[in-house]
Amino acid sequence: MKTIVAQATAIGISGLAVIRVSGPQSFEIVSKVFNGNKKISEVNSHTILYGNFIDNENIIDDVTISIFKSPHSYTGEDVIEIGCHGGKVITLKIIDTLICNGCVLAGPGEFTQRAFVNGRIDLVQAEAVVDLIHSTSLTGAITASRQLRGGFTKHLNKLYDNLVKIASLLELELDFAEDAIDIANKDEINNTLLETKLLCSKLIASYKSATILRDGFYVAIVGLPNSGKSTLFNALLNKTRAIVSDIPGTTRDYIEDGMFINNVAIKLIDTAGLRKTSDYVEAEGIKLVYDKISEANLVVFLRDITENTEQSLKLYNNIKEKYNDQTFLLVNNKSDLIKNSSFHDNNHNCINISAKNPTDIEKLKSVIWDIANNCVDKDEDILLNQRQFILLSNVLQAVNSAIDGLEKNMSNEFIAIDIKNAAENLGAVSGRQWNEEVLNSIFSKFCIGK
Ligand SMILES: Nc1nc2c(ncn2[C@@H]2O[C@H](COP(=O)(O)OP(=O)(O)OP(=O)(O)O)[C@@H](O)[C@H]2O)c(=O)[nH]1
Ligand SMILES: [Mg+2]
Repeated sequence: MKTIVAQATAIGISGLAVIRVSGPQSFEIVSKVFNGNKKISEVNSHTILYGNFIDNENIIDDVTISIFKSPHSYTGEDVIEIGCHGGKVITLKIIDTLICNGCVLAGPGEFTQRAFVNGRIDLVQAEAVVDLIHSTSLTGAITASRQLRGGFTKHLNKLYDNLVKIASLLELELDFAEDAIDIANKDEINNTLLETKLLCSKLIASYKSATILRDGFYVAIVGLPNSGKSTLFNALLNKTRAIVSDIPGTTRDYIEDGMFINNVAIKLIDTAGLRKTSDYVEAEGIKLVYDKISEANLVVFLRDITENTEQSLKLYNNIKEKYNDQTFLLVNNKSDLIKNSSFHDNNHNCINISAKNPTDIEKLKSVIWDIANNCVDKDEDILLNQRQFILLSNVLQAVNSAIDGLEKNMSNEFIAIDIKNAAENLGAVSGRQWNEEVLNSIFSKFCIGK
């Protein structure tokens, strides 16, 4: 096993930086380049020493080194964390010197991958590390931190063990088929399958919320040309990001930008105005609007209340009908052009704003925040990612098939295949079952040094 090194803190100008070394030769290699008040071999685990980092007797920096002896470290191996001054030059020189003395540069996520392989954390916890680092909201970070602390996997593992057990009992029963012995207790099988089904359904239902917490709440602004979408986009972002003009068809490609409303990360999208057009480029932009309508968590339909109000309402109703699972918010724009804000629409739940002035933008923000906040589950134990979502959907399908098989009194052989399939997919969630390819795809998403 090689001893790896990488900068654990962000690269760039900073007061301090941390360089992490992990592997069987950590202590031996760092001893060659550290001249401190005590020797690494003389002290207990979890000790910090102060001294000089040296390269061929040249002092490179004043450093502290934190010593973690195997197995009581992040990776489970001997680990040293070197605290040095920040900036690119010193950190690169320290890493370079360590490589010259026998370390190799760590790959993305290699420290966390080693922690997993050495049994320090499971895959669900490892994936929480990425979510914690990349969190865009406090709620997302808190959920990832809860996931990182573990506990959740115990539940998965218990179900995994039960599934493996009932699958093997069913197979065993097959061996004694001629003797007609009932080895597998049908109630136990049923209960395990139902419990697994319940957990998977609950987790799968939390996927949307997890995606919002991880990536932000996706809000698409759509409407007729010139309704003021780009003006609203800029007003919400509080900066001039999109071009505004009185020429209909100004925005063609969609434009994305991020903002926060309280603690919720919002991904805002300005889109091309919807109309029939013979202009090829504009038509391509309009096609994309429909993709955004289906991808968004909320569609803000902007209606100019001074022009084409009937046409706009017709379009709104058509889109709403076509995307009937989607959440819409009808917003009336250009209220400044109507005396005493006299525009009332009793048939729709909508709000009046002026994007240009701007007026009631805060009110709109608070409505968006309410909708976003209702979509996120703050008490979830896990921030489900796509990999886990696909695996749990496979588990659910296999479990449903096993339940169906039991009801139809199908042969144990078929039921056992479904249950084994469910167990395999469930085991892959926490990493009870894994292979090199899966690990590589998971950890390649990490940064170097984590
Ligand atoms: N009076 C008034 N004018 C507005 C308001 N919002 C936008 N406008 C004007 O309406 C015109 C169109 O605004 P845009 O924001 O470019 O409209 P859009 O919906 O993005 O238009 P397309 O990109 O062509 O689809 C501009 O002249 C804006 O200044 C408003 O609240 N009040
Ligand atoms: Mg525009």
